[in-house]
Amino acid sequence: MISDDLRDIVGERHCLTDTALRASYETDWTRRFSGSALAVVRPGSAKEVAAILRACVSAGVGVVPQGGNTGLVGGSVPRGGEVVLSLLRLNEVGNVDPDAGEVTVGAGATLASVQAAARAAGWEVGVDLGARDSATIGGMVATNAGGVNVLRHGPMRRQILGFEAVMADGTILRRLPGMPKDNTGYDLGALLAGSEGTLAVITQVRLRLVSRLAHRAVAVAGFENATLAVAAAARLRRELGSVLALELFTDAGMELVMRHASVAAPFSARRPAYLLIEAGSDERDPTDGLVAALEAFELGDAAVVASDPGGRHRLWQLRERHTEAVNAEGVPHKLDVSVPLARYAEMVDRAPVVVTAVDEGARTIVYGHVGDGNVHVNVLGPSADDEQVDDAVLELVLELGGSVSAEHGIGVAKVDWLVRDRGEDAVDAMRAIKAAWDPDGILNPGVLFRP
Ligand code: FAD
Ligand code: 2HG
Ligand code: ZN
Repeated sequence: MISDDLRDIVGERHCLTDTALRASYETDWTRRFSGSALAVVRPGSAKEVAAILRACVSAGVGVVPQGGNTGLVGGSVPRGGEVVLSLLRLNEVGNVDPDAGEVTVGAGATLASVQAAARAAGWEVGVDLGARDSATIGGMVATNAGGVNVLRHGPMRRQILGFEAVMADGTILRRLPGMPKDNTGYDLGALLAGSEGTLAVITQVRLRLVSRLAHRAVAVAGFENATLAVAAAARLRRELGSVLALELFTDAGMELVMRHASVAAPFSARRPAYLLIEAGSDERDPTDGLVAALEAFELGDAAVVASDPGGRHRLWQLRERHTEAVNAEGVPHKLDVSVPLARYAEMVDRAPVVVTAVDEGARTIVYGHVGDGNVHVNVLGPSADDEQVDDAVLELVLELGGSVSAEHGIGVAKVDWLVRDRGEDAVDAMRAIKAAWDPDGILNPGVLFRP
């Protein structure tokens, strides 16, 4: 019996077969995706991961790797009958190399725990996102997570200097510590970034760190429409060298955040569209530069700037707590997409229109990382398995020359759209890699490709 084999590998305590104990691993963060697992296993080492994968190949059972289960495309939970392989016990954070600005961490370490270690050593992690307390480094590499600082530091793929990962047949690949310059053949770490658990199970990652900035300032500014907000973002990106993050949200989203997250409006004037701008510098306080840059837009009392940590945090809450506020209203359909900056405002304006054209009662909340063309379209109303609104939004994205996944991945949510976006030839090339690394197709079946 496979469950006996799994118990022998990880021990009774770390092989969960009881329904109640499995439950939190079986439903995703949005509650849109769920399935029952044959068992949840919690290995304590890469060797145990290898033994689990060998046992699953022999039994012909699928494996769903899982980190913090904060993924938003249904890739981290079982479809039905797979083994969930939770990496949460591999959470060791190594010593930060203070000179090189590098650290090796277990795949199950949360982003927040790595940020704490990096900061204590005078460094910072290049990627930051709202789920930092639960999202793991392994999950972030597997999804090539983006977040709020892509503008400055790039996504997760750019932070990888080395890795350890277990292939489906139990082979352990290890390239640690990794070097900033390393042209020894194919970049397998980069290939694992965005592979969504379909090629190998990541067990350790060597991360490059970035400079910790001494001074930061955050502003929220209101605009009469999305076009003006996007034009302002483009100008700030061009003219304000200290800009770290450029985020967009609308009044409908802010209303939800104020209601569900007990966050106050930034100023009394309400506007249809808002920008959050964060600037940072090592040499001098960027506040004056940010204030001067905002003055050019003549926003009157619809702008506020904070330099102190408390004030900056309060302003960030307005943007960061959108996900939680939307979830409090219902089970959302999440369409995380990219469009060229020139079409960003059009995407923001047209997304609600194409949604209501197929579902009159649906509500659309739009926000995103405007600095890198990433729009998060959230739709409330349609039932979880009704994909009409998803299709309408993704059709619009392709019309505007965009990408159907900006930073959350394909998961199970957008499998058919991967082919529409990338074309048969590119997806066949991806399938060839999958077949070489995982010939029995046990790693995250149903994610990226139809089995
Ligand atoms: P999981 O959800 O557990 O898994 C995600 C995928 O990775 C699955 O396919 C899983 O099989 C695979 N996987 C997990 N661990 C491993 C491993 N060790 N080896 C191989 N495969 C693995 N995402 C962004 O990009 N930017 C954001 O700004 C952002 N903000 C968010 C805010 C909130 C409030 C929430 C809930 C989510 C947000 N996300 C964001 C989405 C999510 O946090 C990221 O996708 C994150 O990278 C997932 O990490 P995780 O550890 O939770 O992975
Ligand atoms: C964010 O940018 C996350 O806040 C989540 O990527 C996006 O809630 C979403 O749709
Ligand atoms: Zn995002």
